[in-house]
Amino acid sequence: MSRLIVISNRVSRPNKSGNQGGLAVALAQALRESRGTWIGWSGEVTDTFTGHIGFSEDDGVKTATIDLEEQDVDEYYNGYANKTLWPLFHFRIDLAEYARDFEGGYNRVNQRFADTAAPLIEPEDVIWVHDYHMIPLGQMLRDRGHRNKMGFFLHIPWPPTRLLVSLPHHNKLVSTLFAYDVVGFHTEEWLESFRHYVEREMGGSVNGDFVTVGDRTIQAVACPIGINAKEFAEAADSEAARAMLDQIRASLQDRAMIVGVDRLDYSKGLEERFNGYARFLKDNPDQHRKVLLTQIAPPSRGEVESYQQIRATLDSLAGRINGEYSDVDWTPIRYVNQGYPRDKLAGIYRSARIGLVTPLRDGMNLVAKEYVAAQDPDDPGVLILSRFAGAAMQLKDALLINPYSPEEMSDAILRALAMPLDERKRRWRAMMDSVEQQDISWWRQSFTERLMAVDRDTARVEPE
Ligand code: ADQ
Repeated sequence: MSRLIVISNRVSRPNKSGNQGGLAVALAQALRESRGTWIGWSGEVTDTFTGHIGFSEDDGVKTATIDLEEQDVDEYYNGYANKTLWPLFHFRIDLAEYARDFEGGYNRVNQRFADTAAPLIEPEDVIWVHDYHMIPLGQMLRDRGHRNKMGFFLHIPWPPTRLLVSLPHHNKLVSTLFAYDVVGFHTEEWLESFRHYVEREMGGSVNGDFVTVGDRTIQAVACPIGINAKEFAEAADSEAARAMLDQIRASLQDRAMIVGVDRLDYSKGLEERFNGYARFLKDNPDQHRKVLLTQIAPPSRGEVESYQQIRATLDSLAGRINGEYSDVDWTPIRYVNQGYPRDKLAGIYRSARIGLVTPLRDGMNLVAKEYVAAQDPDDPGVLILSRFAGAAMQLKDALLINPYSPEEMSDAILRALAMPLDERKRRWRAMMDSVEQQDISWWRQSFTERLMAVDRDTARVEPE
């Protein structure tokens, strides 16, 4: 078995608390099995960049990390990654900032990662690079002479061509993807947008999974990420989850709870969710006091202004809705800005009659899958899901809505609250089958098997 090298912005070290996301666990397992290494930023910031590599090994997973300097974090992480690419790739060109410094910093830091990885790579290693922080890294490794099998996975949407062309030097950035052998997206929609760009803007051609530009042919595939469904279902039955469930139920006094769980990010449609819920309260006075929304939203990327703004907007919106509708013994929104360990989170999902997942755009959205996996099979809740989340391609038995429409959201909430047990069970079973079948191991294996099967000597030749 070839050794796997994973490269991503942040390295997630295994911990015993079980608080890691499914992605970290799945990658850690693959690294452990192949005795591979995970390379990335330590999360630490130093005065000046030294290039010093910190090696460590936790629970059988080897990591190699570098510290970045403040300018790197400003230009590469907060800048090009989170002020330029993130909003643009989530269809928010109104929020995207284009600055030469950002682009320069992004390329500089990617060179730093390439310098870090280069001496650690053996000829037979298989390299898997993750996400929008690291698009040009593969090309930089090729420039250093590495002929390894190399794959790239994008965890966020791929934007339509008409939006992507607003990015200065978009062609240069996209062409670096052709250094990889396999490029993966969550859904057919993102894949199609990528192909469209390649055909329109690069004069490339598509033949099944194979995409060719000039003399370079790569495989571009849709490979939807999943969760560790079994483990999540077990977590929902754990002692900590049950304690959480009891605590919440006691506080609900027979009211139905709607739950939202998201990083505090404008792409998650939180403002639209609050407005949709307010619309539901306005349209359905008879439902007042019978229902409440618990929104859990730990802050993220607080150094970026658009994130400060969305936080302020939500603070005031939650306050306004609660001010308008609360009574002395009922508050319609519980707005919580903290994170929870995974077993408690599973208990929170299980205690909710409705999971409300309304991103405006989302590469996949794992919360939707976690909500499904955490349900009680004998009395499952209802998932209301945005059509614009990658997860909607698989979870077709959710109540699919347009998150921009408060009326649709309001109608869906009413429908979910009234849904008979038979229908809830039928919909849940169909969704759970998909969550169980295309779980995190399936995702990891599908991608790595395809990558391992690449023949680098013939990779340049377009297949029949
Ligand atoms: P994210 O944008 O972070 O991921 P998502 O897929 O929903 O979005 O994953 C969030 C994770 O954080 C979930 O596992 C969730 O349980 C956890 N989380 C959120 N709030 C939490 C809280 N308060 N306490 C504890 N845990 C919390 C990006 C892309 C997604 C894509 C993933 C994986 O934006 O579209 O699904 O990567 O590819």
